[in-house]
Amino acid sequence: MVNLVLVLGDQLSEGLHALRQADKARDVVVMAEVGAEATYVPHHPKKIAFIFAAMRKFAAHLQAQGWRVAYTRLDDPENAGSLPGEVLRRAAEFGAGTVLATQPGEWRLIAALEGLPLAVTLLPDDRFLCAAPEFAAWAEGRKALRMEYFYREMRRKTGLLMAGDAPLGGQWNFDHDNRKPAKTDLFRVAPPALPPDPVLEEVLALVEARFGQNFGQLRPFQFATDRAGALRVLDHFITHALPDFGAYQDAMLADDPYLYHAVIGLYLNTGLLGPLEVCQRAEAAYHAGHAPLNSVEGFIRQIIGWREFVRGVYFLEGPDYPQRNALGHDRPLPGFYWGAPTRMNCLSHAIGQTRDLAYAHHIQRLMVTGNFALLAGVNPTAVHEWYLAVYADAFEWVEAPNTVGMSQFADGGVVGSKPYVSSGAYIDRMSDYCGGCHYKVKDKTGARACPFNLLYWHFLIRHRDRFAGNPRMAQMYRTFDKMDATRRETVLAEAADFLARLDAGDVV
Ligand code: FAD
Ligand code: DLZ
Ligand code: SF4
Repeated sequence: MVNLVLVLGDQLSEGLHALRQADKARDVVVMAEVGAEATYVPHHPKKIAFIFAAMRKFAAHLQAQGWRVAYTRLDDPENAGSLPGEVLRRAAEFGAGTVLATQPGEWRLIAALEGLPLAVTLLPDDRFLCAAPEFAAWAEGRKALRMEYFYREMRRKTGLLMAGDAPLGGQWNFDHDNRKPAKTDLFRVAPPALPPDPVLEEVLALVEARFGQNFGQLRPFQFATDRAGALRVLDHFITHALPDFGAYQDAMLADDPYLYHAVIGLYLNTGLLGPLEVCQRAEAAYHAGHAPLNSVEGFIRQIIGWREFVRGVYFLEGPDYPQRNALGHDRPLPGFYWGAPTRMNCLSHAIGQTRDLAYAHHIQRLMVTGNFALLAGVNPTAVHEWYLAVYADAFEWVEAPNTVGMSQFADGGVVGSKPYVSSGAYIDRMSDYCGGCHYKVKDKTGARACPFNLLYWHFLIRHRDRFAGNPRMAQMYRTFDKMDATRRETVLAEAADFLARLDAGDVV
């Protein structure tokens, strides 16, 4: 009897588990562009176009390899509108009683597929280095989950940058070499822009018509949409940017959205690139003398460390994770996250770039947009839905632990041991944003005081009971307590006034 083999929009890998288990001569691959997936958050039009174009090209690739593929386009009149609906429709069409699928990266879809009135087999997604049971075994009995220790296990497991049992260079982590601010005259090469092709053009027209009103610029469209293009982007990164990746990893420049970042998250997360092949390419660049150890180690750590760690956390913590709100934050997401004006130059740049490119690098996400939302006490679920919508690389298994956990501390400390909060001084040190800002980063109080400076203290004081006992935060409380009483009152009163203006919808 024929099986359906479901391939989702982020499962575009030739070696996908469900494809390996299927019989090319008998089974039918099902792929579907559906309204439900395109609208569960208001995705950036570039993200939808990237996924649809990559899906269409992957379907054609499978067909060329001899697979029978039942592909549903968004505008197909028969389209059932959801993935479970499409599976049921195709099951009836082909007389299939069983469905083979690779486990989706989202609890919502796992539940939807398991609820189908068909025999559904969900196979583990083995495109990751650490399977969920392996992560659970590692986590078992630990008081706290810390990425650094997990990462060392992954180094040992993969043998990447190892000399026998020891890390190459005698250290596991070279982050202390990786905190340089960038100068505006640094020589940088942006990721390659790939020429549009007919498949992409057709998808762009569809997305423009159906999702053109969503937040985000569709054109010019700069992403690769197949494996060959993704490999080109990877090659370009290894050649031109990897050597400086480490040193400038945390830097931000107003006129350079990419700096030395790889811009490959979207290709890794949809399966156009594999994590191990990417790391092996970087490791080879180190052995060839092309890139220094601090850069290569830092890059590999993001992939076999952070990326695998957050996936482990997502599946360990369960379906309620994206709704957690340990700090009880309930402010609505300010309108400027969706494009309304703001006088804060750092936010205006990071969000403007997100609107144009569906991309911002890690420090912009963590220390600008995330930092502000946390300091201002924005509801973490609203923050989570924003990040899930606006970045081309955003899929819940990776986005939620980064947003709800690392950035908003809404999981109460599962991902991070302390909240990532900073005053304007950090942004000033790591970027060139402050020079062009309406606010003065050096002003701690007064009409032009940088809002991050005010809100930083407001956050710490309103959560004093929770954080004062944290050894990594005690110094911050001592600094506040040493200020004279009038200054303390002024800072908190001005922060409250700023938040009131934010709530009133004033341009802040
Ligand atoms: P580079 O800086 O060049 O790093 C290389 C690769 O390392 C990335 O492509 C990515 O696969 C991996 N990586 C780096 N940091 C992380 C991390 N913290 N977690 C997981 N993988 C990491 N990453 C996503 O892939 N999808 C998301 O939806 C996402 N949401 C985020 C939300 C917030 C609030 C924060 C703070 C971070 C988020 N990240 C997310 C992590 C990180 O910001 C992106 O992976 C990175 O910016 C992608 O750009 P790049 O490919 O140029 O990365
Ligand atoms: C994100 C996304 C979008 C926008 N559209 C589709 C789609 O039409 N069809 C599909 O199979 N997958 C899509 N995806 C990806 C799924 O939402 C993804 O599989 C889940 O987010 C799980 O990671
Ligand atoms: Fe951002 Fe404050 Fe700097 Fe303005 S002064 S860019 S608000 S950190």
